[in-house]
Amino acid sequence: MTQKTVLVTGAMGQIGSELTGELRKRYGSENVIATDIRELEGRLAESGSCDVLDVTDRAAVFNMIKKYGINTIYHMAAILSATGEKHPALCWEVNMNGSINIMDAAVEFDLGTVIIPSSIAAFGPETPRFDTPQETILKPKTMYGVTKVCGELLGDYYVKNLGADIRGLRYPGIISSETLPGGGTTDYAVDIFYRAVEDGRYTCFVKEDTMLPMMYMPDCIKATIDLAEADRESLIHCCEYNLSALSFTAGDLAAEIKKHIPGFEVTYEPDFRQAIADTWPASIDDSAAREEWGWKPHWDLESMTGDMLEKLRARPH
Ligand code: NAD
Ligand code: AKB
Repeated sequence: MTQKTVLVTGAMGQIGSELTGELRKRYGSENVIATDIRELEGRLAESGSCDVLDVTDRAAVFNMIKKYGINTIYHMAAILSATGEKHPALCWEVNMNGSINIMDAAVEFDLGTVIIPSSIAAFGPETPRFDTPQETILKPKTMYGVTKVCGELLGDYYVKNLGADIRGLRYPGIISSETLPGGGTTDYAVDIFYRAVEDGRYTCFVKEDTMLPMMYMPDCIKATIDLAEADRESLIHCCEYNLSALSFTAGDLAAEIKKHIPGFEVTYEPDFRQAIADTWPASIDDSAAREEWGWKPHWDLESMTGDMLEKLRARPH
């Protein structure tokens, strides 16, 4: 079997930072090159090879692949939904042109698997809200969502017409304790844990009855690597797998945290992110991922909440 030499873009981000650690355990520290537009620091910089890479710089992307002999990419660099609404041109530039550079490199260097995530943001208000099907209406209302739909379609094109092995998942909101999320709409579902532990109170920026699909980071990492490792022949879809684990309202999450911190107080002051959340599904049908590559989540709301609080409480303040 060929040794995997892996490039992770956006490795300083919420998902990239934990994904890099797991990939390094599997493939060896020196074989997983963590890159970001920001200088790499902390555990990520100390635990293996690192480099600065702006994915919108096509020459730099191509040089990086040559420099390290890369054959596999996890492309995590992106601008998320809330930041994307504030800076739509930047969102388009990073999410589209950055992804095109990665896809072109996959063809130019005949790379192996390239993971390019999509999101529940690919859906919109016309999409069925509950049990959102794999094949459905994709008419997002955010620039971020537009880039995710275009990325899925472009990925399909590169697979079917140019022979690239591009794969992608429509992640729900990801909840984690290592790295704070980077400017999304689902960030409240992470922030609430930090505020519960540190202050005992939280002002939530979506309404109490806002229900969105979510997932705990260990399930996200597992799904991502499982899809990358799946037998190509068993994949009917490629760049747009629906992925589901949890669906709960902001109020459900607050109530679950209160079981551990009885005095925890939450107030609700919806801001511009409410309008984004209102266009996204409440729950997802992920039967294609389950059937084609064996996806199954492990964490539920109760177990995730207990684990998040334990991890955050154990951190030095
Ligand atoms: P994040 O915002 O936490 O991290 C993104 C990283 O990309 C940051 O470290 C940032 O510095 C870097 N970056 C920005 N511009 C760059 C550029 N030009 N070149 C290189 N790096 C650049 O994002 P994340 O949550 O880790 O998301 C990773 C992927 O997963 C993205 O495609 C995102 O759309 C998708 N996703 C995330 C979630 C979630 O809840 N975290 C949900 C759905 C989809
Ligand atoms: C965001 O809220 O922008 C992300 C996502 C669901 O894509 N977390």
